[in-house]
Amino acid sequence: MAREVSPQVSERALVAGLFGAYYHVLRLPFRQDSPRVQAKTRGKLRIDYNEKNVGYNKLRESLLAIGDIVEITPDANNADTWVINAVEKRRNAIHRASFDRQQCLAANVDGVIIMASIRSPDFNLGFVERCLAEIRIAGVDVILVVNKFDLLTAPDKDTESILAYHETMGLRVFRESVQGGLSPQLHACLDHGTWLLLGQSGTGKSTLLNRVFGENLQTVGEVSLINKGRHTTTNPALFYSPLKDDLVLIDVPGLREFGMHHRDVHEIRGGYPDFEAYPCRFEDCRHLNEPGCGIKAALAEGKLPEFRYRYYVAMLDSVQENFKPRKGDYWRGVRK
Ligand SMILES: Nc1nc2c(ncn2[C@@H]2O[C@H](COP(=O)(O)OP(=O)(O)O)[C@@H](O)[C@H]2O)c(=O)[nH]1
Ligand SMILES: [Mg+2]
Ligand SMILES: [Zn+2]
Repeated sequence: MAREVSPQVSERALVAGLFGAYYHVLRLPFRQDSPRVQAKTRGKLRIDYNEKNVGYNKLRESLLAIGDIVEITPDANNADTWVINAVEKRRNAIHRASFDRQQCLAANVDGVIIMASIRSPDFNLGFVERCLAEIRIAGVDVILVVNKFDLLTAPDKDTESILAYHETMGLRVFRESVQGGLSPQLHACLDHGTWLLLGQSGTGKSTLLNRVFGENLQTVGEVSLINKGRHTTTNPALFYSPLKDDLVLIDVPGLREFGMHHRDVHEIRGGYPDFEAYPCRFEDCRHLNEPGCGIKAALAEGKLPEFRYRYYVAMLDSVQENFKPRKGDYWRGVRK
C-alpha cells in the first residue's frame, strides 16, 4: 500500500516588487499589514497566462510582472525564501516597448491613471495618446489627470480642445493641482481598487501618492536604472497604506518613453474606438492610402481632429518594422 504523502503547503500571493532574480510577494488574501516575503522562481514555471504569439517578432520580456498572482511554497533549503511554482491567468496587462524589449508594467489592474501636467513639463500629447491606445487595446478602465493647473496664468485653448475631444469620447479628465490636495472628484474616484500610474517624470506622481496615502505610505519595489549603453530599465513599485484599506497604486518611477512597437497594426487599430464611427470600404483599412477610407473623409470634413490621426500614423510607423502581415491580409506584399 502506498505511503500517505503529506500535501505540500502552497499559498497564493501577489507579486509586488522585482529585485533582480527575486520577487517580493504579499501573501493573499491581501491585507494592508501583510508581511512581504521574498520569493524566486525555480525550475520550470507553470504559466497559465501564455498570450498568443502568432509569428511576430515578439520582443523579449521578463516572466512575471507586478500584479501577477502566483502560487508559492516554502523553500526547503532556505527559511527566508519561498518558491514560485505557478502563475495564474492574467485578467489584463499593460505593456510598453522600449528599444528591443517589451515590459509588462502591471497585470490585473482595475484601472490606469494617466498623469500629465499642463505646464512644467508642458502637456505631452504624444505620450498621452500612446498610453491611451495601449490601455484601450488591453481593455482596461482609464482616467486622465492633468496636473499643475495652478501654473496656468491664462487658459490653454489648444490643450483644452484636445481634452474636450477626449471627454466627448467618454474619457474622464481631471484638471488638478495635486500639490495643494486632490479635487473631491478625483479623491472619490481613487477610493478603492488597484491602479497603475503612468506619466512622465516631473508630472507629479510622487506628490499624488503622498497626498493620497499621507504619512502611512508603504512601498514595495525599487527604482532600478540599469544603464547598459542605451538600455534603461525602470521597475514599477507598489504603494499602499494601512489607513486606505482597498486602494493600491503602482508607480513606474523614471518612465521616460512609452513605445508602442510591441503591438501590430491590427492591435493599434483596436486602440482607436472613436475611428469605428467612420467605416471604410475595406474592413482591414489602415487609413493610409487605401481608397474609400472613412477616416480620411472624416478628417476632411473636420469630424475627426487632426491630432488623433497624426499620432495614429506615427504609431503605425513605429510598428512597421516589427510588422509581418498575417496570412490572408489583403495588403500582403504591398510595399511600404
Ligand atoms: N506647481 C505645482 N507643482 C507641482 C504640483 N504637483 C507636483 N509639483 C511639483 O512638481 C515636481 C515633480 O513632482 P513629483 O511628484 O516628484 O513628480 P513625479 O516625477 O511624477 O513623481 C516637484 O517639484 C513637485 O513639487 C502641482 O500641483 N503644482
Ligand atoms: Mg516620482
Ligand atoms: Zn480607412
